[in-house]
Amino acid sequence: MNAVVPLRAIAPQIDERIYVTQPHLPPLEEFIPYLQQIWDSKVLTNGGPFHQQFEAALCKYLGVKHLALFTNGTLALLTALQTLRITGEVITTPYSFVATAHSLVWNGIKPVFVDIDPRTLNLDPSKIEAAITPQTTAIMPVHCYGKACDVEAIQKIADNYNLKVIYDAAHAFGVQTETGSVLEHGDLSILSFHATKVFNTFEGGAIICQDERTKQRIDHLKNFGFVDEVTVVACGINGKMSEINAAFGLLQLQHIDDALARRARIDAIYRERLRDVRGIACVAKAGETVANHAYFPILVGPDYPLSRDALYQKFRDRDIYTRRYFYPLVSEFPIYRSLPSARPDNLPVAHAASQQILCLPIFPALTDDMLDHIIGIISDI
Ligand code: T4K
Repeated sequence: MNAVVPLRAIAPQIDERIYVTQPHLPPLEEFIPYLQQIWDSKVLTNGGPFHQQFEAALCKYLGVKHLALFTNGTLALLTALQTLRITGEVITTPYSFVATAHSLVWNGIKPVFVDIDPRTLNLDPSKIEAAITPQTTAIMPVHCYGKACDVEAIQKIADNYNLKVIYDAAHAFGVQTETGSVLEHGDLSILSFHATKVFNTFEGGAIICQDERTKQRIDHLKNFGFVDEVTVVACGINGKMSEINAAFGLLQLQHIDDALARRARIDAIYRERLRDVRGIACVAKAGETVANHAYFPILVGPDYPLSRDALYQKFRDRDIYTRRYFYPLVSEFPIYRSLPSARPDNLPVAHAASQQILCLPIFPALTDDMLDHIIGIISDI
């Protein structure tokens, strides 16, 4: 039998470094009974009992009516576009992870980048109308960092122009607005349960939809288009979450409130102690009434003695791995930069933000000592 190589032998540095995030994991022994059940049943995937229980439990926890689990958030995005048969052009933000725009290109759709709001860093509704053409079929905004988009303004534009709205809500697990879950807005929303997210199932994702018929279509699409043993109704994909991930998700749900409370505390400490640091601005709350504190983004302005990149490097020199989410902008990557909407003069706010942004470590296991150390590095200049 091959012995497991000790972690220290592969990555001796792993204990000393502080990363931008660290997954929240339940005690290992709590997961064993779930594994035992999978071993006993031999049901490993294809919509087994844990998959079904986890979908129901998530709907209840998130306060949404219909949810379909996926292997990851990217497949959920790809399938959301297929579900609504989106074609032509889709308006989206350049200030996101590449998966947002990639999902459009994978579907043969042209992304049209629109600038962001300087306060929330989300798609700026006041700039959307000017980007609509006869080919526009949908808007794909992102609740960036879990900060809610201006969902009312976006819906108004969509209604006026008969467009669909698919929210990339990869960061927005558990986020609420005045009307309830932010995931209930638009036609569809997608979530990511990746290891780096507030709520993780190692890898995972979901589509949230508004009615049973759409849920059925999504379920077919994520299972190759199969309706039954002999009927295939669409060119679907394999997007099914496995029983291990679903069982893990069920267990994670028992611990998520504690994890969110710890994030909220860290967020409050950062805000309080960085408030008076000249040149540092914490990104403001947007439309959310319940936040998830998925990230802690700051803007390093010209009044701060160091550039953003110098501060990033100062952290790295001390084994602290902050991240510049989202630099470069999606529109700056070679595959996108020749699009007319990717021109920097079309996206001045997004460019300015991506030059100043720095995401500080935030995760439930971040200790007060670590926080002191991080804040000290920013304020001792
Ligand atoms: N839409 C949006 C808006 C998204 O942000 C994302 C994903 C998606 C769609 C697509 O959803 P998924 O298909 O991924 O479900 C990370 C994630 O890989 C990605 O999921 C995420 N967004 C993006 C914002 O961040 P990287 O390349 O920055 O990850 P990585 O591996 O550098 O991880 C960051 C830090 O987290 C590491 O330095 C250490 C820590 N970490 C990471 C992993 C993977 C751990 O402690 N354990 C781990 O297992 O992209």
